Amino acid sequence: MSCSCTSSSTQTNIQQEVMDKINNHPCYSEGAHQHYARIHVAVAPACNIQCNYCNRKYDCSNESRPGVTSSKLQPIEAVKKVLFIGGEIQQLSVVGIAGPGDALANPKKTFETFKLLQEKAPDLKLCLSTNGLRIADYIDEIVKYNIDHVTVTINTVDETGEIGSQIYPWVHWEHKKVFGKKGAKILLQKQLEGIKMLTDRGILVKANSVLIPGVNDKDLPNVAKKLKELNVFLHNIMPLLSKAEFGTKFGLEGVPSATDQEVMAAQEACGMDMKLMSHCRQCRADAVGLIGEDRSDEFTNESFINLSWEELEGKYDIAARQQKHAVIENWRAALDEANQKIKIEQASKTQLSSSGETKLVAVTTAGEGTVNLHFGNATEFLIYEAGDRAIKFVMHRKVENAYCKGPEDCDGSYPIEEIKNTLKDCDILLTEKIGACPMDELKSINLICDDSFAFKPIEKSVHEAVKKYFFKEDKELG
Ligand code: CLF
Ligand code: SF4
Repeated sequence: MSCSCTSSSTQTNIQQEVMDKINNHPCYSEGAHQHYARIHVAVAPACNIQCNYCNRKYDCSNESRPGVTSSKLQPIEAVKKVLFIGGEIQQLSVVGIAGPGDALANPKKTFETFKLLQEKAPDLKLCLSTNGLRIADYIDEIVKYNIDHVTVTINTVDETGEIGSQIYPWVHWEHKKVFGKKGAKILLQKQLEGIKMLTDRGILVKANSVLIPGVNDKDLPNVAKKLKELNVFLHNIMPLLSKAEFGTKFGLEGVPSATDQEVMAAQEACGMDMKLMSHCRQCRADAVGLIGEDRSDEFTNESFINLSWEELEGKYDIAARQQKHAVIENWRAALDEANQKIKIEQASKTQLSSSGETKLVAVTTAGEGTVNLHFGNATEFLIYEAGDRAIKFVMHRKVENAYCKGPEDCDGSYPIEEIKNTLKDCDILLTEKIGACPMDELKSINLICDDSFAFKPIEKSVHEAVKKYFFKEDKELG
């Protein structure tokens, strides 16, 4: 007979164990992503399937923006890079292998890198991203090297192979290419089998699904249901990014990118079944820094490749890193208190608002949880949905060009049309500072711009702003 005390404390332990795994992982914890950094090491060039949204000249689009290339590294070079950068950027908490091809299509390099990392940087979380075809073959290695976080891209669960065949022209299986529905069915079967093996072993699985309007959009709620059955921790719905110049099949055939509104609709349709990730930035296979920033250009191979292991181990000062992480945790605790827990994950409109009416609020930030970025410098906006009761984080939106290029690159042009298009369904913009000209421009899309929340905690500011403009509390007369 089971004892309820034991089972509830076991339950608490399990939850604590999961919390410990995600607390400082910037992708698995939305709360961590403004405070902790990740690094990707590009040691895995080959791939064993073809996706129609991928051009092999570039990085694996399952975890990256198409059209971006990363320079490849050997395992030793990769580990040297991690030690060097982990010493420089002490917020670094996770190292991932996310391409430029598929991590498990390059098992030797992938596991050699993880093995060395486990020895040299034991405080880092290890993370791997794959299309799922070969998980079953490498499950023992994944467990052996404590790879606690695995991302599997799964775009359809259609057992007929019909949808899959529109996404994957072939998969490489048992030494030959298998085309069409037959290949798609093999991939799905191996993905489901692999995900189950991972979750059965207590590995936290995140599933990525690329939203391809007209191809798999209707199937994504079925994907979410299946992921829930398989105990997947998080579901990340990523928009298809498609342009002819990416040279992908979809791009060349004119299949359009998924819009922000289509992503929001898919999130709405899938969010009943699965915990969703909304803060992914589709980063590159050699990304460095906080999610949303890319500092890879700051660290050339020359800066670390000729350093000895002794020099690198001296630079990668674990005690100093622990101190930095303790400072971050204190700051996060203070922010949580200031934000007064008014953010609810995956809340319904009625949980957010007593009337069911909600507003969208865009925020510019340079990280650390406050409204601390000048409008002119913003190339991305955090989008919140808010009502009088609570708020929720919806997504980030990127723009190609910031409004202001800075004194060195200024050519007198101020690209505002893309920003207006990106924020056209938003009601309020909170920013550290904004000039009169862009504010006037944004008025034309009925966007209220407010810089009075500069340097204040984001979540509390979003809630206060919607109350200020849209949900005014009745004041007693007299
Ligand atoms: Fe990298 Fe992926 Fe690990 Fe994160 S990214 S391997 S889980 S450490 Fe994160 Fe980048 Fe999105 Fe990936 S924001 S693309 S979800
Ligand atoms: Fe490209 Fe990644 Fe698909 Fe392989 S799994 S074809 S690298 S997107």
